[in-house]
Amino acid sequence: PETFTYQFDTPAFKGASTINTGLFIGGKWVDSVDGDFIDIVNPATGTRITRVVAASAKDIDIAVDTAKQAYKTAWGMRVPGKTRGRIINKLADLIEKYADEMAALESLNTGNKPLLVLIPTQQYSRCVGKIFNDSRRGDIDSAIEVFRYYAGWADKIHGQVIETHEHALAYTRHEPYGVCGQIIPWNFPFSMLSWKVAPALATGNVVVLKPSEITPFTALRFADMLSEAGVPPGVVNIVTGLGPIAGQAISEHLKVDKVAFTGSTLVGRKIMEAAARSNLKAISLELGGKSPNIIFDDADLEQTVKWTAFGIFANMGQVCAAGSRVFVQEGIYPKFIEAFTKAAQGLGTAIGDPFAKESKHGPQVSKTQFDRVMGYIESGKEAGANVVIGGHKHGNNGYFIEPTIFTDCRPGMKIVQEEIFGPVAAVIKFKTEEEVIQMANDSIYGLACAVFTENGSRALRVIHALEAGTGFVNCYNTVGPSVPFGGYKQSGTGRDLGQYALDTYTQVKSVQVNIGQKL
Ligand code: TXE
Repeated sequence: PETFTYQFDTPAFKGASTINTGLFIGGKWVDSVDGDFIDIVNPATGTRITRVVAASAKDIDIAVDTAKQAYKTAWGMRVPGKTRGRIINKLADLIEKYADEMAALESLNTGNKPLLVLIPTQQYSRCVGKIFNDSRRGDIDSAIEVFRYYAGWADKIHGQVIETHEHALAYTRHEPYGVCGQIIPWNFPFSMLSWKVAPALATGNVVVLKPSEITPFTALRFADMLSEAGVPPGVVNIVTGLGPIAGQAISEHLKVDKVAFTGSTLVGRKIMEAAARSNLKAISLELGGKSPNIIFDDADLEQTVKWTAFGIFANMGQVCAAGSRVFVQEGIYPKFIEAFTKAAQGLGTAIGDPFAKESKHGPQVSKTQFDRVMGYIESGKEAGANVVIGGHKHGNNGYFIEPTIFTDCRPGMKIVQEEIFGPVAAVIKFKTEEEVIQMANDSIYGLACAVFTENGSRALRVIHALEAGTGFVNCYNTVGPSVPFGGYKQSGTGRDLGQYALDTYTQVKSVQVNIGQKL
């Protein structure tokens, strides 16, 4: 298989990085059976960087058989939890050791990267901070935290003892599924890998992971760390490939026991159908969203504006939980719009190269995404929404779009109903609590929701009334390893992160033991 070396020479990171661009199966790098490739493009320039192997269904067969064999001989419950935990921690150590290189690869591949961190005081500054640094502190550091978090769980996964009868003993075991297919997107490539791989390994599953065809770099670099960490060959297999070919082959495979997916609702539906048609494999889906962010008159204006801007503009709006529908109560409306526009303006004047220190806003990930987002902006204009700032592409190279705010949006508009997945906020004015709850819930999605108010009772009353799996009060997207993340309605099923994710990677076996009952 080919390798690819990139010499980073930027103020943010200097040094060479080499990745293997083949398929990582059974602890070895291999070519695909059919010899197909996918070009990888730098979204900040629109130019081709290199190519990676495109797996076919035949390659997926090989990866799944290899994983199954590893599950039977080298992983699963035969490996004690404390050993699995030690190995996962070692993986975290290695990612930490190469964190700058991983962050540089991530920025090169995605051209972006403000992200979610836990400490609120730092969160906004990171959102508007140096873009390479956001990859480093956000994506990569947060992935390290996720690996460490699940390393801690590995020896704490156990069932219950259930009292049934004086002469009987009943208990449950939380057993792994076996082979987990994992299909992940391009918006947070390595972070999404950590959300999937860490809990799967902690619970004793083996993995066939397909990164997005647009952003495979950090997954390929990670593959090289597996054996050094002590992960037996075949336990984690990384297969690059196209969704409708490699992804489809994983989701309909008869020997894949579970599929975990993050991506569009459209593809989530296909995965559910493929699971139903094939072997009724277990599935967990984290899909699209159109999350409401509700701002009441009594909200702290300065903080609310910062969190709201972070909620919609971070990662160029390419966040499934993005607060893309901003509901603002009429009393605070004029002041809020003024301050929110200034925040967007601040980002808009700092669009640029992800590696440049002064950059605060990078490109969309691909031409396809750029075209899609620009299409939505046009549709908003045509439908009569008012552009208060932004609304255009930026420059002629790469896929940059100005942070955009629409006001005068009405519930029926496409920009209010559909996921844009770009730096575009749709603002809607409201009068009453009842009215806004009704409008906020008028969506096929239910991933996240937020409420900004200084009235504690109202905050909880409203957040409980919203139909979404992930709620925020006076903050936005404070995602961390220990808190579950996932959606209601067409935003998915199952949960990533936290103790709850362990349930999506284990199946429960009940055992009843007769200790003296006679028939
Ligand atoms: O996603 P896809 P796309 C949303 C967002 C975005 C839209 C389209 O609205 O604009 O989806 O993005 C794999 N069987 N989100 O088209 O196609 C694919 O290879 C199996 C929200 O890029 O869903 C990739 O690995 N797998 C989202 C993964 O699915 C298939 C993040 C995601 O790509 C497949 C990304 C198939 N038939 C996009 N077709 C979030 N929830 O964060 C594709 N894939």
